[in-house]
Amino acid sequence: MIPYHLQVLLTNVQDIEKVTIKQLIESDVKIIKGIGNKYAKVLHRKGIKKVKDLAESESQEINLPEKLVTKWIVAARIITNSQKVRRTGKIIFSGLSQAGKTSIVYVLKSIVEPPTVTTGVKQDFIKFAGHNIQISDMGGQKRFQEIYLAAPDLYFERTKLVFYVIDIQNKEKTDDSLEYLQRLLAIYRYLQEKPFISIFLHKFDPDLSYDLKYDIPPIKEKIENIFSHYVEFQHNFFYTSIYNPPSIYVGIASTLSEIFPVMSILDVLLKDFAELHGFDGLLIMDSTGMLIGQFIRGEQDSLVEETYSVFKEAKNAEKNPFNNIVLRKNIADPPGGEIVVQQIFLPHNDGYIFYWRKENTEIDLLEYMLSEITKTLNPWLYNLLS
Ligand SMILES: Nc1nc2c(ncn2[C@@H]2O[C@H](COP(=O)(O)OP(=O)(O)OP(=O)(O)O)[C@@H](O)[C@H]2O)c(=O)[nH]1
Ligand SMILES: [Mg+2]
Repeated sequence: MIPYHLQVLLTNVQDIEKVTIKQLIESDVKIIKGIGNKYAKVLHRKGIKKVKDLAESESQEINLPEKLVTKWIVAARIITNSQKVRRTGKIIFSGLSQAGKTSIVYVLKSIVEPPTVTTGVKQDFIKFAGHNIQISDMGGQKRFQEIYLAAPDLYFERTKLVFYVIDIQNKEKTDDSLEYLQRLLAIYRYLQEKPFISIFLHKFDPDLSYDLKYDIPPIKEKIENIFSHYVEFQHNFFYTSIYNPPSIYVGIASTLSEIFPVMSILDVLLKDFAELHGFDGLLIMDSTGMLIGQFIRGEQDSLVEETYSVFKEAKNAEKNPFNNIVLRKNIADPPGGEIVVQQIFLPHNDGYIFYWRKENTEIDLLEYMLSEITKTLNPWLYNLLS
């Protein structure tokens, strides 16, 4: 029996009760909703005959409107992936001792007690978009570094992503930290692995002194210099502090979205919906405050921060039983705008959609639009996140 959340991606398949997922994967592409006979012919000519062929295609290969093709490919991937166990490579937190790695993991898990020194590698889970994602928190004391570097295959093989945490307040240790980073990159090169490296310039506290801020650009420059010798590694930077939890959520969520393409697909879908319904921004968070998808028109970084403060209010607000709107709020930055928050149900927990408009909207119209959007968006969210 095909589960309902897959059925909504399909045209009316005959005898759906008797079909297995295995058979779907081997079926003609035209079982996917929206393809139909006409487009199926175009795909067939490209050698894309079965659902499994489509799952392996890229939208650029196909000479049809990209928005359409992306949705079909996602649907095909959802169907084929539903048979597989999700196996990603390792996600590692690395950096010197006392850099703040375990503290970051604690923020993500809402653990309030202070961490103790991590001895060796601690396996843990963080929640992202409803998934439990396994991470390895690698204790950074010198004696452990030596153990890891002596058995690189054991510790570093199949790494997908490294969060490298640098304490920007401890200037004496900066050079040590950059050296350790370089040793890691050398090991990955040796192992012929290319993990994505996300650098957390950490302890960037809200009350950070001017002097310390002044010292950050040179650190960044040194890191860029290291990467110029290791050009095969993609990397990004975030300024993070446990005293500003959104800074941590944003760093983790943006990086994971780059790693798991499904998440970028969600961003593309949000963009479509926002444009279709005239919103200037659409963001989705799960109930823990993890940002799982976003589209924001133009350069509006302040909006993500603003959304987090609205998020806290939304969690405490009572919802309207008819359309699950929990909050409407004028926002200060950018001025004149409004955020509407609607509660939604994600596969593994609840979440919220934040609709942002530069101008206020009439309430009736808004309620109509929101119910239209959630109706269409729901199956996609369900599939992408389950
Ligand atoms: N000011 C400030 N202190 C922080 C921040 N994050 C962590 N700390 C402090 O830094 C110290 C070390 O934090 P840990 O998370 O244990 O460091 P670690 O990187 O896990 O260290 P090892 O387990 O030895 O590798 C603790 O005293 C934390 O309270 C931050 O953002 N700002
Ligand atoms: Mg630790």
